[in-house]
Amino acid sequence: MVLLAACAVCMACEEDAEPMESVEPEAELSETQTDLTIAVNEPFSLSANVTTEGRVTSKWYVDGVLEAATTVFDYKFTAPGIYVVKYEARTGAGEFIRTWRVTVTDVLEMELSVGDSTVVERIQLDDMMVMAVVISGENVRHLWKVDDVVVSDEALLKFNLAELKDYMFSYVGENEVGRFEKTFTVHVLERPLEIAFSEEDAGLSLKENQTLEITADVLYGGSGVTHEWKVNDEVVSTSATLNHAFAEEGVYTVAYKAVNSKGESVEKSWTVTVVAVDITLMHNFEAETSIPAIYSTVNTPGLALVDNPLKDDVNNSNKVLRQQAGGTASTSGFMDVDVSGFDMTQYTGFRFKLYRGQNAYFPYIEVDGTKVDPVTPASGVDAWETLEFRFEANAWSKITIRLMKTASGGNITGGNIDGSVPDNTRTVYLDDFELLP
Ligand SMILES: [Ca+2]
Repeated sequence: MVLLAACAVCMACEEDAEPMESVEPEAELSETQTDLTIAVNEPFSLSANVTTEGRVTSKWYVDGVLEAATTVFDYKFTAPGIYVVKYEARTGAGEFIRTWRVTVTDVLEMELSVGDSTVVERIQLDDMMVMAVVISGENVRHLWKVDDVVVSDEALLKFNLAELKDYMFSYVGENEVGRFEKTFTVHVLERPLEIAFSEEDAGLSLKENQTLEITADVLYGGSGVTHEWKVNDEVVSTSATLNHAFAEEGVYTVAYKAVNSKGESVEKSWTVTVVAVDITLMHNFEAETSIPAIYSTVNTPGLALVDNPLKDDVNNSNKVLRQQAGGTASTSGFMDVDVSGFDMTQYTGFRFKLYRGQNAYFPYIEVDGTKVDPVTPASGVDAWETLEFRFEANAWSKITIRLMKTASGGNITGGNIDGSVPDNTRTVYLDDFELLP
């Protein structure tokens, strides 16, 4: 404390030690106009050329606050308004003072975070983030457009680049004193090759004769893409979808490879285990004493176990199933086969023997409500024939057989069918129901 006090006294002494012969200061100022106008953030400079010899102190004040103690005053007004700038020169003999009234006007000065670029590149699906930066200016209204559509009125724009194309971005910032405009192109680059597969599991299990279908869905980077599917090193398809039936049991390797025009590639492989499944005879009715409960109809008289009305090369067995739809009302003569007791995920086929006499009936089946035509339509001869149907293996629970359909798919009624049939007995015979792998 004592030391500080001594020092203060010492400095005071030095002031007092100014030569008594000092004269009042004089200076020439770089600016003689006293009313000045300048834009905010513009460099502002004044200087004083002190013409008095000897020791002179120069000080610059802005609104009474000391800002510099040199003869040159470089300054920047960061906010609009009216300021008083004062220059003060002192000697021991007196002071020299000049003041200016400085009007600082607002300006709009802006830039975008993308700088002066007219083209910027981004990857498809990325968000384009651009900030409109206000360097100087107040109450700026922002307006962003992408391809002439207004997308934001905020300073920060976030826009997802969904499409593979050039987007035209434009920005306008405005306030009371100015307007800032800028446009630029965002060139969207293709993403790397990316593929989704309908079958992601690498280990697959199939039944004999079952068809394997795998689809390669190109998500991105598909320009000039080529597909190649191999089964045990042999090319079997060059389309996006593999559709391949495995006729024999065994273990197979399915390999896929895609290459696009940029040379990017995607590969994936699957191990497919194909197991044999035997044909399952559901019923041949030879040993049945009553109709198995899985067969049903609402027609009357409906189903009955009867002797084979026509033994021939296709069916010379003794007992068969008969379906009769009495009356003359419209009917499909349908019967339901409840297959819920079978593992229908093992089977892709269903067949039975049909004898329809001379009736012009063209049966089809419905697998859980979906129509399936026979592989070969009923031939129309007055003999036994085998009808086979194919479908995807699934957990089917019911097969409906529409036995008495006309050639055009309609139900039959009474009387002759299609005008060319010698009889319409509304009766058919069935035998040997089988499920096929
Ligand atoms: Ca039989």
